[in-house]
Amino acid sequence: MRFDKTRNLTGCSNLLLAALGFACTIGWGAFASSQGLVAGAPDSDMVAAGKRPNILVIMADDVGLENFGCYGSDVYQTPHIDRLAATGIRFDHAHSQPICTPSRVQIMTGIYNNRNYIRFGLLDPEAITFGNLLRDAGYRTVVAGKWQLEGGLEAPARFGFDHHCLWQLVRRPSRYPNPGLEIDGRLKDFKNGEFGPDLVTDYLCEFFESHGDRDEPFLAYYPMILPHWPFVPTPDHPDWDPEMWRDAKGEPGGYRDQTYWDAFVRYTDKMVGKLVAKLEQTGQRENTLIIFTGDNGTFVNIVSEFRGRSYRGGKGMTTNNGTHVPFIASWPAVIRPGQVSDALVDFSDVMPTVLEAAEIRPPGDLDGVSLMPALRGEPERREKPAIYCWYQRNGVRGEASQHVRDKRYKLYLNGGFYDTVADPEESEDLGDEDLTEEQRAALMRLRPLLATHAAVTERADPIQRKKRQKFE
Ligand SMILES: [Ca+2]
Repeated sequence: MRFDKTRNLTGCSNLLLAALGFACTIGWGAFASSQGLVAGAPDSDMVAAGKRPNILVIMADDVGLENFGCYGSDVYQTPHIDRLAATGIRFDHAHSQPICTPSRVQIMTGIYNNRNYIRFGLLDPEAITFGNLLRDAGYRTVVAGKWQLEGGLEAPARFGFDHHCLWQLVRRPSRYPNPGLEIDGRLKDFKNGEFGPDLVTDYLCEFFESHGDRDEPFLAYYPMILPHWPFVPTPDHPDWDPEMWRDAKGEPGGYRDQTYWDAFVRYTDKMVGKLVAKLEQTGQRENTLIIFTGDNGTFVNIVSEFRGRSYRGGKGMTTNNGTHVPFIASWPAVIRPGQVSDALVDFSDVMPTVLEAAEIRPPGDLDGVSLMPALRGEPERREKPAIYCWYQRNGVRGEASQHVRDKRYKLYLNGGFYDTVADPEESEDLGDEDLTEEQRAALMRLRPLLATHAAVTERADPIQRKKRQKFE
């Protein structure tokens, strides 16, 4: 048995956070009444009894919403993820950052990239993540999947995770056939036809199995390996080759065309289904909040028919195709099945949502707004008038693109103003003259919001510039 069934006490980050004055956990009743958050108690015995939920955050790699049946794809089959939406809530206006690291940094910290992004492939060693705060509040924590945030073998523990099974923690071998992983501090190379996504998913399933009916809840963070390129045959595809890359030292290149994309989407869905089935089988599904999303739009070589048009992946771009991702939450004890929300969501919202679900008072400097009111069916209690995005792949201050957007209109700091419904490619700047009444009203709403964020960015620039110099 890989996992210890005894309680794992983690003292060092408790001390660290206490010193920083960040972590402050209080009883749910006190927190809820101080926030005015609970209008009606959830009807589940488990929740009424005060047992905090397990939390599973799944973030697939490079996959926009056009790949999912529950968002309207009739090209790809995603029955397990569709079922997750049917048993919970589907958000139709959720946006990631345009690429991996910015999204990873934002989802783990609840802070916009203007204040915490250093450069590609790095999480600020001083960052406080949901792993840190939940572990210190008594959660048992695990991270599995793709890391790509540096920090060495100690990084998962530093960022709050008791257990880990990761690809690209300290090296970059194959991620798919015959992969190399770091598992709880040890480098392990697989040479017998194993498939990376199976290994990390099985590790999580084993974690769920080991958790059983322990008193403390768990946080499982699963930044998936799939479906990022190289697009190779999966074990379910007739072209699967168990010897592929068996002796490769590093991850081979190539495989960036569409041939195996459909197989990749199916396998992504299959992995999610496997986790949900394990939670059901072990009796933990009812009081587990599952969030499923994608870290950025689909890779640019992939073109799919979607809602009556040809939809090209927009990874790396700030347009809809680069940021419009699936976002689904399912928690049978609390979320009524079959809901659809038109709330604006970005990745800074995940941290406050997870903290509120775990009954942890959020640090005062988060940018996100908890989705719990939407999850409880009280959407009117959540206010988020616009999403903000700071994006520069390498973290070069002063060269970043900044914009705010609502569900339809988008305003960039350089003045570009777009109707993302009529013009998703952002080919025509509406300018600020000859606008319709609706467009002008949107522009007037967005301008002060953007100015507020831009002022925060200006204050953060010297701090972040100094941090970045250390990692150039
Ligand atoms: Ca990605």
